[in-house]
Amino acid sequence: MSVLFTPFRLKDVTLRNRIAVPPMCQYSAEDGYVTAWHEPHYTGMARGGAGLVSVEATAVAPEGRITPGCLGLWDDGQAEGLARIARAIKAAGAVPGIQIGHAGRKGSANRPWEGDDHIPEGDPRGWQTISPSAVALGGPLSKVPRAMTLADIERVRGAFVAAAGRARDAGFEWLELHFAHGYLGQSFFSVHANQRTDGYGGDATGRGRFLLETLAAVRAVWPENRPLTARFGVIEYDGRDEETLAEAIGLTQRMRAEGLDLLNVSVGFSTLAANPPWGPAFLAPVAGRVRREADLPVAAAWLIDGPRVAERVVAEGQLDLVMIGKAHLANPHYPYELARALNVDRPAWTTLPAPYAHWLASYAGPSTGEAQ
Ligand code: 8OZ
Repeated sequence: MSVLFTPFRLKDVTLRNRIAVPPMCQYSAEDGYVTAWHEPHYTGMARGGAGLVSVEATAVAPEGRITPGCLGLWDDGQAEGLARIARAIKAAGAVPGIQIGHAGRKGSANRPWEGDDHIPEGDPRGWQTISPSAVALGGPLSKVPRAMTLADIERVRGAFVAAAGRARDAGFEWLELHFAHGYLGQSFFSVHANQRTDGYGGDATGRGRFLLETLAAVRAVWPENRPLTARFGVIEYDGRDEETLAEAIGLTQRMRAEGLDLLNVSVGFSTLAANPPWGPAFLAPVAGRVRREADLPVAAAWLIDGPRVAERVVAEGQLDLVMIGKAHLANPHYPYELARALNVDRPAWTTLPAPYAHWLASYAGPSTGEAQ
């Protein structure tokens, strides 16, 4: 019996299995608006069987985009295309999710295939980035951000709230706040990025304040019966991991008290001097510890895309949900491949027309071994 294919309920939302498509940037938006690319992209993965399909990182303000191709939700008009996507995901049997965020000092960048570096100073495609302190990440992202004033902090918090309200009205049932990966939320928490001497810096309480206040403000507009989650880098792999983890778990507990329903556990990526132990499911034990110590459901991504490893991390109680990204890009019907490998016959969760589901269940994937 596979636990990966058991439903997962959080608040009034039930996922048909423990497989989630994490937010994955498509860099195909125009001025933050959905284009012809997005709806078939997300609909395909929802038809493919995942329990949750999350829309990519969607910026709460224009300067909060990572690249000029990122989606936005700072304008009412932008919600229309996203509402169509939410409806399509739901019609295919998956729960429609969305991640909202602000890129902070990693914004104003070229798309990965155009360099993955900052757009040069003076180029009209770029913009002034902001961050807790005027400290650049370095390497290809060396543009120095402007240190945020208290008015900036208030404005960006308000932008998160407004975007969450638009996501709510657009029909999304699962909201993830992007507090990870070196973007704005993570930068407030990070000792590498935050050198503030006011109430938004200093000790773990100060560095966590922006995240906690933003979460609490969003919770006030996000319906009580829909899951509010955050993606948060609880570890940097920078040599001070125990200290970071202890601080991050403390903040997670405070976020839980403010209404956080699940944590998508990730890496901070706030310093180039980090050395993550890349390997199958390397984050799962870390996520398991957060799950235990913060007493909160958790998800995680990063190299968990093989049937046996995905099944194991759920069965062992390390993760409630497995986030599987790139395998879904390669094959939007990847859950059928997992089902076949785990001998889950006749997937009860299929919403595909019977003949299609029949052939897919008998064909999908060679199921001869792990993806890695
Ligand atoms: C991987 C590649 C490009 C963007 C993130 C938005 O780290 C991203 C991202 C990840 O959350």
